[in-house]
Amino acid sequence: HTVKAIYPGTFDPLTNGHLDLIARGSQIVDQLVVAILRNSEKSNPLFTPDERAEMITEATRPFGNVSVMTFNGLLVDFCRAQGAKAVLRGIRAISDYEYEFQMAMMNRKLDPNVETLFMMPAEKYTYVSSRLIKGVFQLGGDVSALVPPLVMERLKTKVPINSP
Ligand code: COD
Repeated sequence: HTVKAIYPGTFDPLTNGHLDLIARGSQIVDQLVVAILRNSEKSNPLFTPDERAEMITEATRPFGNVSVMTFNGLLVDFCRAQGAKAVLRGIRAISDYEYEFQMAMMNRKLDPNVETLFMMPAEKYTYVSSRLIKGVFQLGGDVSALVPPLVMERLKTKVPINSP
């Protein structure tokens, strides 16, 4: 049988860490859907869900089995609607574990048929997060090695650089 997995997140914006996980996931499952949460509880997003979707679509073009969608509401409901049995999540460090464990267990409680799969990124991306990318870029730091080219371009249009 074929395995379809959902890789859900906020992706504000996509980083090379996310992309590394997408590359790894796409080699393991038959179909991978990157799913952007529309009504994120994370406050003040920098990019709109549609802007995030455009950047992810561009960055994942080389992968034949990856698609991009946005969703609202419960992740398990979205999985069911998509016919996906698995959720892909990334673990960067022990600090990710507690939050990921709670979400995986809650999702299992909500729908025992949805299985959460964890993968680790390349070591060089273990410290990369969307939050740090935005913060460092805003202060004039060079993040070009840590995000896809289109994300770099879009950051420049969004964030005024605070020069010292
Ligand atoms: N390397 C590898 N993986 C990474 C990296 C990196 N450098 N950076 C991030 N990741 C991983 C994260 O660990 C995560 O697995 C994924 O990439 C996405 O990251 P984020 O930060 O964009 O995503 P989150 O954590 O904001 O996503 C939260 C959800 C949207 C999945 C969650 O809030 C959700 O499911 N909401 C819907 C409502 C719902 O169902 N709630 C109940 C859930 S229990």
